[in-house]
Amino acid sequence: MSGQKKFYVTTPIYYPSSDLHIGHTYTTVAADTMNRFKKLQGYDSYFITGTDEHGQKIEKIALEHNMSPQEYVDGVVSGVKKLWDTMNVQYNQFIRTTDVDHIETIQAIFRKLYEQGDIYKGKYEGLYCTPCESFWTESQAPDGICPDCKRKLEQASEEAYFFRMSKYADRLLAYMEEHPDFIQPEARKNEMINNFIKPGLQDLCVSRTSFQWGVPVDFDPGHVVYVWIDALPNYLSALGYCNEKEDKMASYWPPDLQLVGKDIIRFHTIYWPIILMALDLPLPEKIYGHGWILLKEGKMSKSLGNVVDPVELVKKYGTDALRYYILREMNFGGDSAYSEDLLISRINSDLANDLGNLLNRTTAMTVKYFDGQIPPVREERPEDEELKEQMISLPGKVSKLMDQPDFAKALETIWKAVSATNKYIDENKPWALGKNPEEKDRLAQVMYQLSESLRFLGILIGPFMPETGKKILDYLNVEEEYRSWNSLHAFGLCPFEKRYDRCEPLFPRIERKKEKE
Ligand code: ME8
Repeated sequence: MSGQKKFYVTTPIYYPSSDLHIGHTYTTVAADTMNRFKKLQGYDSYFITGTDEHGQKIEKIALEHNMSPQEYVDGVVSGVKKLWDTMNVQYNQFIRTTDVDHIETIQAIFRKLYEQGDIYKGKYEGLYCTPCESFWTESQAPDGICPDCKRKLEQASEEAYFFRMSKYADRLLAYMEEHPDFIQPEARKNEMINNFIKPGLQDLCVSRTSFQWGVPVDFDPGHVVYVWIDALPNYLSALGYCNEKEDKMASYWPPDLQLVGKDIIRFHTIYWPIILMALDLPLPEKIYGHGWILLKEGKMSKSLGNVVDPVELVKKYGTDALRYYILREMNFGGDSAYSEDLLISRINSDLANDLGNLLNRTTAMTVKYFDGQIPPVREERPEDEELKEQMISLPGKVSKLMDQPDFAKALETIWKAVSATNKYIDENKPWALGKNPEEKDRLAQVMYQLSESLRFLGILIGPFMPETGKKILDYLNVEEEYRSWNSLHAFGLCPFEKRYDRCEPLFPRIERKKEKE
C-alpha cells in the first residue's frame, strides 16, 4: 500500500531440536507481539522466523539417530512449526536454511565476496566449538574451553576460506558510535566494542572441509559454507535477495528490529553488519540482545532433565496466560528466573482478578441494569475525566515502550489502566446508583465509561494476548471500525449499539492445591 510505513522484525532461526523450551519461545513470542503491535498501528509489518539446519552439530545428531541429516531435520521442523502454532505466533515466512532459494542466496553471496576479494583461501589452524559452531583463537580461549558454553574445544586444522573481517573493523566501530540505538541494551554494545572490536578483529574462517552437511561452495567442491555465514543471511534470502523468490528487498530492507539472545549477539553485531557492509547493504536499525530465562538452579538443558516444556504449560494454563507471563514477568534486557508458582500468581491476580473481574462486572451490571444495552441518554460528571484522560494517553505510552522495546513495562502500563478502571467502579458504585431510579442517566454513563475503557484495553492487549483481546471486544460487540489504532484517538467514539450478554470468566482462577495434586 502506498504511503504505508514498513516494519521488518526477525527472530533467530532455531537449531532444529526436539527440546525447544520456554527460553526459545521467549524471542518468538516477543517478535510476534511486536509484529502484531506494528500492524495494529497501521504498519506494513513483516515478521520472519525459521530453522538453522546445517552444520557439524546437526550432522552428528542425525548420525546418532541413524538418519540422513535431511531426514532428521525434516522430522524436527514440523515440531518447531507446531510449537509456534501452539503459541499463536503468526509469522509471514518460515525460513529453512535447506530451502533451495536460501542455498542460492548463500552461494551467490559467497561468490560475490570471493570475487571482490573479501574472502580468500588459506589454512585454518585453531580451536573449534562444535556445539556452538564457533571458532576461537588461543588468545580468546587460552584454557581450551569455549568462552560461551564452557565445553572443551577441539583442535581443527584444514584448508579453508577466510573473510577479511579486520578490513571493516574501523567502519563498524564508527557505525556503532554514530548509531547509539544499533545495539541494545547499551551494556551489550560496550561488551562487543571492548571485548571484541577494540582488541582487533581476526579474519573469520568461513568454510569447512571436514564434513559435508552445509551449503557447498559452488566454485570449490569439498568446501561447505561455515554455518553462521549460511544462517545470518536468512534475513536476506527471506526477502528474495539473490534468489528466485519475489523480491521484497525494496519493501522491507533493512530490518527495523532483530531480536536475538545474548549468546548470539556477537554473531549479529560483528559478523552480520560486516557481511552487510561488504555487500553494500544498509544495516539493521536495531539489534536487541535479550537475556535468558533461567531456572533457580541455572540453565535449562536436556541432559539435566530440567527443560520447561511450553506445550505442557499451554495445556495447563492456555496460550495467552503463558504469553502474558513470559512478556510481563521476564525482564527483557537481563536474565530472569522462571517459576510456575509466579506464573500461577500472575494468572490469578492480573488475569483472573484484575482483568477478568473488570470485564465480568461490566457485562454483568450492564445486563442487570440495562438488559445488556447502555442507553444513549447519559449524565457525564467531572469525576469521569481522570479515567478518560488515562485511556487517551495510554496508546502513546505503550507505543513508546514498544519502541524501546520493553514488553514488561508496556504491559505494566496497560495494567495500571486496568486498575484505574477497577478503581472507577469502586468509587462510582454502580450498585448504589442502581437502587435509585433518579440516577439512571448517571448509571448509564458509568457503564459507558467502563465499556469504553475496556474497548481501549482490549485493543491494546490484543498484540500481547491475541485471543483475550479479541474476546473482550467480542463480548462488548465492538464493531470492526472501533477496533483500530485510529479509533483510540478519542474516548467516547464507540456507540455500543448492540446489546451484550454477561461474559464467561476470561481466566479461571487456578487452585494451587489442585495444581500440586
Ligand atoms: O543460536 N532463554 O539457535 P538456538 C532465552 N541457530 N532465550 C534462549 C534460551 C533461554 N533459556 N535458550 C536459548 C541459534 N535461547 C542459531 C541462531 S540466527 C541467524 C542463528 C535463545 O536454537 C538463544 O539465545 O541455539 C537464541 O537467540 C535462540 O534461542 C535460538 O537458539
